[in-house]
Amino acid sequence: MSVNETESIDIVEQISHEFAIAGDFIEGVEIDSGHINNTYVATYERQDGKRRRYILQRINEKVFKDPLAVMRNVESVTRHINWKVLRVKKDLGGQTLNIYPARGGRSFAVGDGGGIWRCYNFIENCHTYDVVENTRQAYQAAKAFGSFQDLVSDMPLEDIVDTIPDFHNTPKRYARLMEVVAADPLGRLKDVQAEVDFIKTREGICNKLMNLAAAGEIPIRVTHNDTKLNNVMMDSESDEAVCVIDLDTVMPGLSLYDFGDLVRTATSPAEEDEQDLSKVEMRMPMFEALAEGYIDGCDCLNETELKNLVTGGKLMTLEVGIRFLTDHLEGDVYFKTHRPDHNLERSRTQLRLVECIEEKEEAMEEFVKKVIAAKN
Ligand code: ADP
Ligand code: GN1
Ligand code: MG
Repeated sequence: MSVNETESIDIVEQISHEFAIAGDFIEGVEIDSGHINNTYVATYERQDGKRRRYILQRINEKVFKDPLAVMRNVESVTRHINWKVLRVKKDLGGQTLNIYPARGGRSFAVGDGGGIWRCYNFIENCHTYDVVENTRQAYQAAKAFGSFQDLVSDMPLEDIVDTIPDFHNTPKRYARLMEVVAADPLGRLKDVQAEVDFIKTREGICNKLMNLAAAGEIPIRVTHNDTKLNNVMMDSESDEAVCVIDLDTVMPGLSLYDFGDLVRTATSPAEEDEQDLSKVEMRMPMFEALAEGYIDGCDCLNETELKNLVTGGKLMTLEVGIRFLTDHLEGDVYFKTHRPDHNLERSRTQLRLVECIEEKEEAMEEFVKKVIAAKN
């Protein structure tokens, strides 16, 4: 199955019967906001006429080469969070992610044509945002991911499998782009030389966080690794963050990449694939709300982590810009796309945002200094 293909609803109905769901299948609807998995909402009706919704997801095996290891990670993390929310009450509003058991007591089912599927409870009365509209939303999203970091901070690292080695190894992402640039398999390089040059002038910063980690100045933690804004469900009425989702990439990592992906996805008023680059912006009030929210949610950050929050934002944005450009040059084999040049457009917004961050870097650093001073 190619990266852009999805299943027919009949197949979704068929697979839903593999899980411990009570009642009759009413309908299945695709959700296409994520770039990786195939995600569907299935509605079931119980004998008493009440309807319930469930999330059915087929794991993208091109991205996750060992989907069963992904499921073991997701099981460990959801169990740990449910335990901790109960025992230590770091409540995010009442709903947590739970895996429904499948036939044979497994946490997954195997589709007819292959493929690993899992079923989650549908987080009700919530929605996700692709763009932040106000500082309250920014604060809430960041606090949720900060709390997530805090909740998993006492999970043993060795319980979590590194399912995509070097996922946030920015120097390796850079090196891979240079390999693809050299090979130029589809002849697309001629149209992206400016983007490649932009990235080349920033090679020197790619290893900044990895060097700090290698020197032991920032710890390797269990991290989420995909903290984009639409991976947190927000209450539809109050805009309070309710539940962090998309746990597939929970792996050993750096908190600064988690904070950084929030800067990437929640400071600009432009969509990730906006074609009018003049709309891309690093909004200072949103950055401030993100820093405050993340720090309020997470007590465990050390001084060096706090001092490098801005670097996290810049590097994560650059890294994702590199990844989109690599995929464009390779022929769109990784991220789902919905139109020609989609990955190129996504890459351009990321690189423009890197520039916007650089323009405001001093002010951002000043703000972080004030937050650190107030903490001490
Ligand atoms: P991907 O890895 O493809 O991004 P996600 O797990 O993020 O997959 O799911 C894609 C989208 O589906 C999310 O952005 C969210 O809108 C919706 N979604 C996922 N899980 C749930 C859930 N448990 N309850 C409600 N909506 C969900
Ligand atoms: C993917 O799965 P999703 O859409 O939440 C990607 C992230 C990228 C992001 C860019 C497993 O996230 O790493 O930052 O797209 N997930 C994976 O929008 O590669
Ligand atoms: Mg997602």
